[in-house]
Amino acid sequence: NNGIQKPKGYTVSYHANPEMEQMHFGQKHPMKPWRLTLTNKIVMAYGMHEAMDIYKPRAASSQELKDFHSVDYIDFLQRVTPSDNTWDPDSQTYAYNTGDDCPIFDGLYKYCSLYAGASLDAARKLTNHQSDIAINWSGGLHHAKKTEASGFCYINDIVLAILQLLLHHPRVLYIDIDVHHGDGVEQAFWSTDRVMTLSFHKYNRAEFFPGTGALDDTGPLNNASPGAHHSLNVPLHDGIEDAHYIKLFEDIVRPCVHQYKPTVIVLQCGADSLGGDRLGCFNVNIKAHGACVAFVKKFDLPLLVLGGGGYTARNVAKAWAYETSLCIGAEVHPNLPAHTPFLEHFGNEKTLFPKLDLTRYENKNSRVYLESVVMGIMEQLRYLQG
Ligand code: V1S
Ligand code: CA
Ligand code: ZN
Repeated sequence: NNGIQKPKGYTVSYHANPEMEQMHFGQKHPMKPWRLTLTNKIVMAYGMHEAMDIYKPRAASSQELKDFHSVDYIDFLQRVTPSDNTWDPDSQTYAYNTGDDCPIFDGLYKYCSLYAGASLDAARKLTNHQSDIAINWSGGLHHAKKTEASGFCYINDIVLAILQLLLHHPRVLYIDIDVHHGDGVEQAFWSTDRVMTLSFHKYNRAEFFPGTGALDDTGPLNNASPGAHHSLNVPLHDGIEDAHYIKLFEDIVRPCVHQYKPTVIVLQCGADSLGGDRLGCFNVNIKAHGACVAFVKKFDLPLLVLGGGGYTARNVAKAWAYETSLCIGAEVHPNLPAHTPFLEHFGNEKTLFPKLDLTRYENKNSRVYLESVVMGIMEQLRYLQG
C-alpha cells in the first residue's frame, strides 16, 4: 500500500460515489464531473484508501433536500428532462434559473441527490463521532439558493450539511477558498450567529461572478440581529500569489477561530483558486492551496472537507489528492505512482506539484491593500466579544 498508514489517534472518512462521475453538463460547459474520477484514481494509486474509511454514499431523499430547498423547486428538479431546456421566459426553467450556467442534463436529479447525500453522510459521520475529518470532493456547491439554481450549483449540499451539524453543535465556522464568493451559504445563514461564514474570493461587482462578497457585507446591518458581523468576506483582485495568500488566510482564520470558538469547521476547497484555472484568476500553487487545509486541520476540531469549483481537471485532481494526504497526515512522494490510471492525461507533468501557468494574471493585490482587508476583518471580529 505504498507505506500509507492509518492516522494515529483520529479517523478520516472519504465519501465518493462513482455514479456521479459519468455525468455531463454539456460539451462547452466548464464543470466536468470527470475530475472526480481523476482525483479518486490518484488517491487510490497512492494507497491513501488504506488510511481512511471509504464510503459509497447513498442519494439524499427528496425530504432531506427540502430541509433547505423549497418543495416546488425540488419537485421541479425531480421532474424536468433535457427536453424542457427552453428560451421561453415564462417557463419554469426560467423561474428556477436553469439554462446556460445550470443546464438540465440527463441524470441531473440523480447527480444532485448523490452529491448532497455524500455531504449529509459525511456530516453525520462527524456528529456521531465515527470520523474526525470527513471528505466529500463532489460537494461544496456553494451558489445554490433555496428556490433556484445558480453558478453550476443546483442543491446547496453545504447548507444541508451545516443544518445537520447544527443539530449537535452550537457554532459552525464555514471557510470557503473557492475563487468565487460563497453567496448561497452566506445568504442561508445571514441572520444567525450559530454559523460564521468566511469566504476568500475574487471580487468585482460588475465583472466577476456572482458579484457579491464585499468587505463591508458582514451580516444584517441591524446590530440587534444575531447574524450581525457573522458573515465575513475577503475580496481580492487578480493574481494573488502563494506567500501572500497563505499569510492572509492564516492571519484571518486564526483570529476567527479564537474569537468565534466554533465546535466544528466546514472547509470548501474550490480548486479554481489555483493558478492556471480555466475560470479563475489567482496565482496560487497546489502546495499553497494545501497549506490552507493543513492550517485548518491544526485546530483539531471536527472537520468537513468539501470540493467546489475547479476547471483545469488535471490540477484539480492533484490538489484534492494532495489535500487528502494532508488530512490523513501521510507524506506522499511528489511523483505520481507509475500505475496511476490515466497517467497519460498529465502530459510531462507526472508530479503532484506541476508548474502552473501563472502568466495570465498580474498580481493586483498590493501589500497595503491586503493589510487593509485584514484590518477590516479584525474590526468585525471585535464586535463578537460582546
Ligand atoms: N466565469 C465564468 C463562467 N463561465 C460560464 C460558462 C461557460 C461556458 C458554458 F458553456 C457555460 C457556462 N459561466 C460562468 C459564470 C458562473 C461561474 C460559476 C462558478 C461556480 C463555482 O466554481 O463557484 C462553484 C462550483 N457565470 C456567469 O458569469 C454568468 C453569465 C453571467 C455569463 C456566462 N453565461 C453562460 C451565463 C451568464
Ligand atoms: Ca470563496
Ligand atoms: Zn468557483
